[in-house]
Amino acid sequence: MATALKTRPQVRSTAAKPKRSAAPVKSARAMAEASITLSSKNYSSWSLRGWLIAKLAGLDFEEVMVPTDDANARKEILLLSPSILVPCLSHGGIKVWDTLAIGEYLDEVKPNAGLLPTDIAARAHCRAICGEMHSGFSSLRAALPMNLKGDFPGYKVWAKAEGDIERITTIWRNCIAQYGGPFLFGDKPCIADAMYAPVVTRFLTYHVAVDRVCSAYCKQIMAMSEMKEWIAAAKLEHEDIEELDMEF
Ligand SMILES: N[C@@H](CCC(=O)N[C@@H](CS)C(=O)NCC(=O)O)C(=O)O
Repeated sequence: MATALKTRPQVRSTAAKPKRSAAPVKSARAMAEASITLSSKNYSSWSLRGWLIAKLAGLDFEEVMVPTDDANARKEILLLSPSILVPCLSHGGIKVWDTLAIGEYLDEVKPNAGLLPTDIAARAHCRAICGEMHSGFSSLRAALPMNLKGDFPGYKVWAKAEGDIERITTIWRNCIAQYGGPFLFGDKPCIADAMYAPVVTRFLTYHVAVDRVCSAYCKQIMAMSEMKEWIAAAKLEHEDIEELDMEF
């Protein structure tokens, strides 16, 4: 059985803070409709994907942060997720513990958010490239771990990862040519953009040279207010744990 928490998980609401007013606050803000367990904002690429999908869905959620520096608290929070992995979404008593499943679930819950393209062929295409990211590119993920605070000019990319980079940039070019950009499936970001966002940050961290179309796509992703918010929070994280300097 799990032991009692020594460190309380940090819970942060993503809703806008109420403005101060002279009148006393009569009632506390209603609880967020959902919560998501997340790990390090600097290192956890799956946390970023899940969080971004929830943001794109317009979900009102609280972040339950898994501490990176307290083993017991970490164990306890991760046990909230049946897979013992992050992200895990809790929404009205329903738990969803896999990033793609979170995307599919939120598309059902927020059908007007545009998480998946409306056209059936585009939707199938979107699901296929999300699946590729979800189950593949292990060489890229091993060779270039997400590290938002990192900056490694001249980094030698392992040959096997070159193949992944080639495939990913082909996916991006095809999508942008087919749907007109600036995002993968048109003028608004969708689940696919969230799935590939941590690849964009890796390309920047490790100075991976890409063609003009992919470079413009990277800029588009980095200009998203949600990405700015996440990266600003990542930069404030104090943990720089060597063992986390790997895909996790
Ligand atoms: N396939 C899973 C991958 C999730 C995953 O690997 N999460 C990593 C963090 S990026 C994790 O929870 N690792 C264990 C830990 O942080 O202790 C998904 O789509 O959500």
